[in-house]
Amino acid sequence: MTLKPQVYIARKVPAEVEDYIAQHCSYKKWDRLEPIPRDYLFEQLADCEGLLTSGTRIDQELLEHSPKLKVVSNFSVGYNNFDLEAMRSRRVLGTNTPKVLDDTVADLILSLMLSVARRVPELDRYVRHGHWSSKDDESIFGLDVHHKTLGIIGMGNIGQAVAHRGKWGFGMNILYHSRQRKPDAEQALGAEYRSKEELLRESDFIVLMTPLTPETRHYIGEREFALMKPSAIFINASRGATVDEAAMIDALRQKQIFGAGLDVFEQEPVDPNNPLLTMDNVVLLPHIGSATSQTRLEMGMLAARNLIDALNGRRPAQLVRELQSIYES
Ligand code: 8YV
Repeated sequence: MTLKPQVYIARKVPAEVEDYIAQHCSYKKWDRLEPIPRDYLFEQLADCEGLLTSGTRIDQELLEHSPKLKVVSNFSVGYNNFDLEAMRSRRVLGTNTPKVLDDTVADLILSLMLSVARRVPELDRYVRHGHWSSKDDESIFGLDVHHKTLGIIGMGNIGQAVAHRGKWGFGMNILYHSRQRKPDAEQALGAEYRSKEELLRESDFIVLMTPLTPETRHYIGEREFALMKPSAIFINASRGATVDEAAMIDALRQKQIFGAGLDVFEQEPVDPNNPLLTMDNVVLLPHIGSATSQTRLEMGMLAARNLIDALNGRRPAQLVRELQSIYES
C-alpha cells in the first residue's frame, strides 16, 4: 500500500474540497476564519509535502520550516504572497486558481461602477435616515454609465470579462493598457490600446486589474490621479498596494475625481481610523471579488486538483508562470 502524501490545509475550504483532498492525501487543517498564526503553521509544516493556502507569505523563513514541501497551492488567483525567488531556489512549485473566478469578479466590478456612479449606498443611507428630497434635487444626481469610456489597466482574463460587460451590456467605449497588446480583445470588443497616461486622461471609468508585483506597487499615485478627469470613477479590485492609498484619499477629498469603488486596501482589515470610512464618494467592500459559494467551490476544487497533481508528479493545470522552469528543468 502506498502512503498518501501529507498536506496542510491552512484555510477554510468547502466540504466537497476537503472530501476530495481526503481521497488522495493525509491532511491536517486550520478550520477557522481568522488567519493561521505563522508560528503554529511552521510547526504543522514540518512533515508536509503540500500546503493549500491563500495569503500566507511563502518566503525563506517558511521554507526553512518545511523541509519536505514540494508544492504550495494558492486558493486565489493572485500570488503576490509567493516569494518567487525563494520558491525557485528550493524548487517548490506554486499554483493558483485563475479563470474560474473571472465572471464573478467582473460582475462585482460592474456593481462597484454602478454603485459609485449612481451613488447607491450613499442614497440608501439617505433614505434610511429619513430623507426624501424632490426628485429634481440635483444634489442627489449621479453620473451615467452607459456609452461612457471604460479604461481597463491590466487586460487579463478578468479585465476582458469587465470589458465584455461594459461593451455589450452598457455600450461603453473600451480602452486598455496592459503589459502586452491583446489582439483578440481589440478585435472582439473594439478595445483600443492606450499608454497609461492617455488612458487616465480619456477614461470616465478606470478599472485597475493588474497583479501586484514589485513593478506595480503604487502603480496609481498622485501623478496618475492628477491626470484623471474630475468626473472620473476609479475602481480597484486587484490588490490594495497597487494604489498609493494616501494619494487616492487626497484626490477624493479635493474632488480631483468623482469617486472610487474599492474591494481591496493597503491594510486589510481596514484600519478603523482610515479616512475612507468617513467619505461619501467611495463604495467600500471587504475584499469579496470572488465571494460566491459557487465560485469559491470551483476555486477550491481547482486548488485541490493543482495540489494533488503536483504531489503525484503530474504537471498541475495552473502552475504559476514564474515557476514553470522548476518543472521543466
Ligand atoms: C481570494 C483573491 O478571493 O483570488 C484572489 O486573488 O483576491 C483572494 O482574496 C481569496 O483567497 C478566497 O478566499
